[in-house]
Amino acid sequence: MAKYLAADIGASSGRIFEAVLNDRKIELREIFRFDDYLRYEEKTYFWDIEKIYGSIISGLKKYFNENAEDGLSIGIDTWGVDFVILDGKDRMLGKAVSYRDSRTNGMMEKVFGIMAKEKIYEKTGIQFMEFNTLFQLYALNLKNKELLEKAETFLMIPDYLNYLLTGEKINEITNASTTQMMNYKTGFWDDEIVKITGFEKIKNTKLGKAGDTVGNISSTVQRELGVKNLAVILPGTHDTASAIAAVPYSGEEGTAAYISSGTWSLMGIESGYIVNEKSYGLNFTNEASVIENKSRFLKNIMGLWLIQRVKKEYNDEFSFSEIAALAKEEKDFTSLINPNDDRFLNPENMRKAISDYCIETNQKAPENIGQFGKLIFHSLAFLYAKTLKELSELSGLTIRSLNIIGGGSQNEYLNQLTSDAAEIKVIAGPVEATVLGNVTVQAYAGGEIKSIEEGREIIKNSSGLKYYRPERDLKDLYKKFLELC
Ligand code: LFR
Repeated sequence: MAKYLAADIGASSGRIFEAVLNDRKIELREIFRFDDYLRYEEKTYFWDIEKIYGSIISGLKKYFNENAEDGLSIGIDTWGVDFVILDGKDRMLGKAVSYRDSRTNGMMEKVFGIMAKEKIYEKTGIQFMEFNTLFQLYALNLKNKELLEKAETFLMIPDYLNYLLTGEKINEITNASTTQMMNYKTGFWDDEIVKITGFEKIKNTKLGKAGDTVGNISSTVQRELGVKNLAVILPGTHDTASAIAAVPYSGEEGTAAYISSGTWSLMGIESGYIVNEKSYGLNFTNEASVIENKSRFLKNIMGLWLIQRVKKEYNDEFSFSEIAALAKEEKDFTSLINPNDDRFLNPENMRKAISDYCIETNQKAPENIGQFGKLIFHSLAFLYAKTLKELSELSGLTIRSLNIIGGGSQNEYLNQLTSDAAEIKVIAGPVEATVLGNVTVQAYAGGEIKSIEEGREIIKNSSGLKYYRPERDLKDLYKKFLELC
C-alpha cells in the first residue's frame, strides 16, 4: 500500500486529496476544498495567490492533525500559462494576472511584427491563443516595464506554490510548454522567442520534468504542518497534462482520442510531435506530455465555461442536470454558435454575447435556460465532431473511440450528444482524472508502478466508466453548424 497527497487547483476551485494505492486500485478521499480566488481590481483580473497558498496550508494542516503521517509526498497542479515574477529578494512583483484578463488584447499582432507567426509555430508547435505567456509577458513589458526590470525569477503558478513550500525554484516542463516560449526540439527556452519579451532572465530558473523531486518542505512549513518530511514532487504541473496521464485507454491506444472536459474542453490524442503546415493552419497545439518525447496534440475548445457562466447569470437557480433536462425539452429550438468565437472568452454578459451571435447569424436568440443549454451542448458536441475529423486527418489515424475525462464527463446528455454528433463510441470517466494523473506520476517517481501505461490500467480498474454509442442522426444540424465555423 502507498499513500500520496495531491492538490488540484482549477480556475474555479481547488481541492486537496489523499490517494491510496492498494491492490491495483487507487482510492481517493477529498480532504479540503476552497474556491473564489479570481479577483477583479483596478481593471485587472488576477489570482489571489495568498489565498490559494493559505488554503493549501490549511488543508494540509487539517490532514496532518488527523493523520500523523510523516514521509508522504505531494504534487500540485494548476491551469496553464499564468505566472509570477519575483525580485532579487524573492518578493512577488505586481499581481498574478489571470489569462482571462484583457491585457493581451492586440498583443499577438504586435509580436508577429517582430517574429513571423509561422516561425513561432515552427519553433514551439504551440497553438495561438491570445493569453499564452509569450503575449502576457510582452504586454507586461509594454505596460509595466518597471516590474520586469526588477524581476530576477519567473515561476509558473504551480512552481511558485512549490517554491513557497520548499524554497526551491524549478519550472516544470509540461506547464512551461504552454508558455509558447519553449523550443519543442531542444526542450529548452527558445532564445529568439524569449528575446521578444525583453525578459531573458527567464532562463535563470531550472527546468524540471514530471516525476522530479522539488524538495522537502521548508523548516517554516514543517513547523506549520507539524510534520518533518513531506516531499514535494513534480506531477504534470499543468492540470491538463495530469488529466491526460489518466486517460483509461481500453486496449486501443493510438486509435483513441480524448477530451479533458472541465472549464475548458481539451480535445486531442497522445502522439509524437505533429508540427506542419496543416496543424498550423488548424491551430493545433503540441504541449509536452508527462511521457518523454510525446506531445499532447490537442485543441482548446471553450468548454463548459459557456454553461458555467450562463448558470451563474441565472443566479445558480438550476443545477447542471436540471439544465440538461430542460434542454432536452426544447425540441424546436435549433440555434447554434461556434463556441470558439473569441467573444466568448470573457464577455461581460455571456447570455448577451450568445444572443448577439445568434442575431448576427440570423438565428433566434435563446429565451430561457433550456434553450441556452440546448444551444451550448449541441454546439460543443458539433465542435467536438469537427475537431475529431481534423485529428484523424492530421495524425493519419483511424480514431475508433473517444475518452471523455474530468468533471465534465458526468454530463450524460453531452456525452450522448457527442457520441451522436461524432458518430463514435464514447467512454466517460474518470471524473477525477487530473488528481489520478497527478498521483500516477508520483507513484511512478516512487517506483510503485513501472510506467504511466500501468497507471492507466490501475485507473481503469478503479473507475466506473460509462459507455455511449451513437443513437440519433444529427447530420442536418451538423451541416448548419459547419456553416457557422
Ligand atoms: C485547463 C487549462 C488549459 C489551458 C487553460 C488556461 O484548466 O489548463 O489546458 O489552456 O486552462 O491555462
